[in-house]
Amino acid sequence: MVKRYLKSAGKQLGSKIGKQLGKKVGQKLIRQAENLNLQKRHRMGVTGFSRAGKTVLITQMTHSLLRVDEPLPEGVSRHPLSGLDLFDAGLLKPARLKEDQLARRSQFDFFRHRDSLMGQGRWPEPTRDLTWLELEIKRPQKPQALQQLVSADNLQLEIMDYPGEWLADLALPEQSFRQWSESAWELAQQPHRRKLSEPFCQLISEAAEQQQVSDALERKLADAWKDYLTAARAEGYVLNQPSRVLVPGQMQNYAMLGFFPVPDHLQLPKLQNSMARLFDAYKQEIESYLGRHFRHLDSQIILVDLLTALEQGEAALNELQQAMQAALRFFRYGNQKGMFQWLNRKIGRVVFAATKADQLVLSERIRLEKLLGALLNEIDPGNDVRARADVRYRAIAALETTRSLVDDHGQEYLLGRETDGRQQPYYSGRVPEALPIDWQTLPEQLQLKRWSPPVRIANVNQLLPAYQLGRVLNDLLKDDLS
Ligand SMILES: Nc1nc2c(ncn2[C@@H]2O[C@H](COP(=O)(O)OP(=O)(O)OP(=O)(O)O)[C@@H](O)[C@H]2O)c(=O)[nH]1
Ligand SMILES: [Mg+2]
Repeated sequence: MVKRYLKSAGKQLGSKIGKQLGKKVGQKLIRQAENLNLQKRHRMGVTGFSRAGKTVLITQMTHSLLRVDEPLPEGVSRHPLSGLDLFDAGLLKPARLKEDQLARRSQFDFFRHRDSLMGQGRWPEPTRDLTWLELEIKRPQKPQALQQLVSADNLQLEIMDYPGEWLADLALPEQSFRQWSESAWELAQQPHRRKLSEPFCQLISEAAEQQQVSDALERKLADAWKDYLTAARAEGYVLNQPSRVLVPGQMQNYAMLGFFPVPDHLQLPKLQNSMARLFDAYKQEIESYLGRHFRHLDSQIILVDLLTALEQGEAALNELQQAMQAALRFFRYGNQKGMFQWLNRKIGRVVFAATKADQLVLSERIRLEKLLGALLNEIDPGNDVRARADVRYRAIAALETTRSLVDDHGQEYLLGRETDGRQQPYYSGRVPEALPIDWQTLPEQLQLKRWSPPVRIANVNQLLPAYQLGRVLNDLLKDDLS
């Protein structure tokens, strides 16, 4: 009763002051009123390039939180949420999946992903657009009467899923067209990309010789740039800009997507000007759209598919590193506590997670974690993120597809379902634990296998194992779940 009164009083106050101070501040006040009065909101950013494992992680996390009381299936010894303090203390109640009753934003298709993963043992399709998910998690009761009065009963956890390609564009707002043009051209000339960009480079060099570019040729150049980006993505390279050419989402057929680099040495000033106009319009769109959604986070999990990058080789890993460094500059980190926290939300807790660690036996997962730590030193050399937020790094498997076992001779091996359905012991080899990597010997040392999600009883309610998922949730949510 008292709580209900506080809630409505808080909202009324927020909206009254809000009207006076303008809509934006008003919304923040309402939000704060909600926080004060018993609805704690937490927006968790799941950040990761394409195929890093975002959709699988969100699905598995949601499923485990909804089905927390489900008995563990045979052969699974650890609950996917173990490591989350509230769960380990036996205090975690099943969460509630909240419907967006006003249908204001596109919903994360949880049930489809769950049916695919948990029911059919199939991985989800690549994500094509931004979607939202909201979960309500019961917080533990505070013993003191006064604290009970002012602390929120529930945590409203908000998560977004989106195509990982889009992260590459976070580096654009800080650049001018000229800067971008030079760096995109330079990247296209690097040995690992030269062959892929050849048709585009040839076409634009011919245009430069003739010193004129018709509308038709401009369209041809835009298509050639798109073909180049598509080919680069197929090779596993991530620095593909503008990414909306690859996955447009709501921007299907936007003319502003038709830009490509025109470096100074080509001496095509007219073309440069017209491309700069498109670039600036796109940059603004990215800044306002992604800025609106990505800038106001409370915590962040950064998924890094380090194992695939190791398989793809030095160029892919370098590019991943470079792209992550640029993307991280877009986010706002800072451990803000107290009154003004709500005025300027910042990311206070970050977990860097090397995903798909279930492709390795247990002892190798520790080495993978060390390698991730070394990579973090390269990505955040000046401790820019680490000085401002509480940063952890972990090797994880959102969905553990293998079991790590030891044979009679003490040799570790993996057992899981291979893509052709076979199950036989497999040893994936050694992962380097430090940088720099010896790229000559790596292919002999490490041979990864793709695994399918387990299909045990085709029961969509079954819990599936995870590696370190509970720990990660604890790292990110512990302030709000205690
Ligand atoms: N072994 C293993 N493979 C995983 C795991 N998570 C993801 N994968 C693999 O990685 C692929 C991509 O996972 P997604 O969750 O779809 O990746 P995403 O980050 O959502 O990718 P986009 O939607 O393209 O941005 C899956 O199809 C699986 O093959 C995991 O925990 N273990
Ligand atoms: Mg996805």
